Amino acid sequence: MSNIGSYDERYRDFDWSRAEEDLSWDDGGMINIGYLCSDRNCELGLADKTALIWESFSGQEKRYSFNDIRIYSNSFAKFFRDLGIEPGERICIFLDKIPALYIGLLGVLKMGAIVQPLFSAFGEDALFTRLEDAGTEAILTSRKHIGKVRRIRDKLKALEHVVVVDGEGMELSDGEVAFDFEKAEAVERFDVYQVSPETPSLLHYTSGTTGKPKGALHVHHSILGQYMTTKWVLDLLAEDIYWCTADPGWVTGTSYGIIGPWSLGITQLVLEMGFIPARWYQAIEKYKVTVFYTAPTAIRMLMKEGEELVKKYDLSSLRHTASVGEPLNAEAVIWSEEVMGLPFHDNYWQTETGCIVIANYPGMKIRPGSMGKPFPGITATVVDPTEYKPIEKVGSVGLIALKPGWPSMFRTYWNNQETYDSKFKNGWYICGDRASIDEDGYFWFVGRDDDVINTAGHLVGPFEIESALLEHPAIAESAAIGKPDPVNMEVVKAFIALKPGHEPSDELKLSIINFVRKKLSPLAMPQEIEFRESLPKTRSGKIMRRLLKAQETGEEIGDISTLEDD
Ligand code: 6R9
Repeated sequence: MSNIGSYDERYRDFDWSRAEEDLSWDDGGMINIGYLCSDRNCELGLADKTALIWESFSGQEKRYSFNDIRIYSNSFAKFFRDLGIEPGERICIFLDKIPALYIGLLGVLKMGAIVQPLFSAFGEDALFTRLEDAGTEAILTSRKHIGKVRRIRDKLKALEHVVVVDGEGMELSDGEVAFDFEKAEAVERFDVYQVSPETPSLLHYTSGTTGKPKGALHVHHSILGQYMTTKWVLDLLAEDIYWCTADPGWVTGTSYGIIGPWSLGITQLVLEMGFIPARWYQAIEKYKVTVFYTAPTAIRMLMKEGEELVKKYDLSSLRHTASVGEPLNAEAVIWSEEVMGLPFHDNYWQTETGCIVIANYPGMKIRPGSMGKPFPGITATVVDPTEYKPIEKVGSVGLIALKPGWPSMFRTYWNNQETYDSKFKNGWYICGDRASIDEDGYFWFVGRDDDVINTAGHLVGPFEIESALLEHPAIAESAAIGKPDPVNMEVVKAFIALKPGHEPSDELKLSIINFVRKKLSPLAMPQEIEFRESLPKTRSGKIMRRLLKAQETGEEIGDISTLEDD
């Protein structure tokens, strides 16, 4: 049995009202995502079904039913409401992949506030920028991460509450409060906040080339997109055990690690740990994972481990595998087909799009190396970079462009309407990536159209890295670029010009690394530092990252007429 149907028919006949019907949207149903992912499943008879299988770092296993998720998310919702947090205010979740993250997120949505999930590995500068921009009122965190919050708290005017999930017995200061959802009073009934489709739900920060990270604001309507794409692209069925390896600090971890599967009443697995090849294979075998959604870097790392390791495990439960976040090279698709018996289905989307927009639809012939075709309900093309008109010539490279209007599209960038508006040209939303389309409508990714670094499927803004470096007393100028890497796609390389009186040395490199370690996430940490006398700049004084990157990769340097000096 399968959900998928034929791609061509689905694409031709599709209408988003179909998702509304499936989610009982039109008969006075509640459209709050928190409710749809928990209470509704219980009303549909799934109260006792396992919603979450969680495995801790140490291998300890815990299971939560949909009824547990319903009650515990009520507890979170009541707790936040009692703290005095109003609908529309921002609550940040700054936790590792532990149950409180998943259940707390639904709780925030149930009481009408906006969830701001942030990657727990962020350093204090990265955290500060995002909390300050969002004017965040409360943060849900743990002992492990509270130090970072404490160090920046004085500077955050709006931040009134710091909630510590394992804070019992800790010495807490003013505004800090312990809340353990499993020990709190069980809240059987909670008056879920009535939202409209346009009520804000999630605020996900993403990196751009210039300026601070941008908060992509989503609304409760987005669940229609996540529901439909989870059903058809990930092909989830009632009996599946689904595993999405993404951290909910990033959009894949919320759209497909919380909302998608739970809107369908699916059992999902979460591992607290990051990537450890043997443990990953072991988890698939142990929990009989049927559908697996991960990132190309992880797949390439599995490839590197070799076939011997795969063969030690029984992966026969798997029936469908998919990948997102960066280009999935053809070799990886072919390898997985040979070794695991299943090809990875690449798909493409962004924080801004909220759901998958281009996919290798199950049942459709995969062209290894291609991202597939537009999802039903999505109109996608490539446009030229001057007039933003669709390029008719098959195989020509252009900018990926989408017709606005699907439900899970972001509604604005927080505090930054201007940048939001600049993403729309000639009636299209411009994704900022380049691709070509072949004669059968398959999309082939070419590259990003900006300087954002994609390392292991995570976007890192060069500006944030450069700003952190510039705070070091010896540094006069800095530039960060993505250096091609066979496994991570790109790693961060920093170019540095020193202030007078400082000389390049290994000690200085070490001092710089130690200096920025606290400020940035491990992903954003430069893997390589190169000292230069000065950095190439445009006439207006902007550092030319593209030139540095071209030099690094040995590419044609192109037009350098705007360079200030050589
Ligand atoms: C979901 C997610 C979005 C950017 C996107 C593009 C890159 C995503 C891709 C891909 C090639 C794919 N990207 N999927 N590149 N092939 N299948 O990753 O969101 O973190 O916002 O990143 O990632 O550059 O614009 P986000």
